[in-house]
Amino acid sequence: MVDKLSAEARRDALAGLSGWGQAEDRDAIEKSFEFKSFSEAWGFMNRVALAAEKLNHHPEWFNVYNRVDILLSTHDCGGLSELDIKLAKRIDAYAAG
Ligand code: H2B
Repeated sequence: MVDKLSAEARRDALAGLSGWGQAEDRDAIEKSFEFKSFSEAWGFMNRVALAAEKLNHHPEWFNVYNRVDILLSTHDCGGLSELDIKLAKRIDAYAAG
């Protein structure tokens, strides 16, 4: 079982991420990605899906055409954990190509 990040660890982790914001109504972080086409968005989602399976940690997401909105939270602890930070970093790396 994974622990919820402390307020301090959470602040530090968020400072190390770019473009991720606190979700409005949940203990979660979110970011929106835009690609040139649906095909590029889908390729990105494929890579994220494989990383999520490897980490056994999965995003909540929404796709329309070239846009992918992602929300990360750890259901097992009801908030943000280091797994969300780890996945967010991989997601950013994939989006950067
Ligand atoms: N993903 C996310 N985002 N949060 C979790 O708590 C979580 C998960 N738990 N993926 C995993 C799967 C758990 O349900 C399984 C049983 O290991």
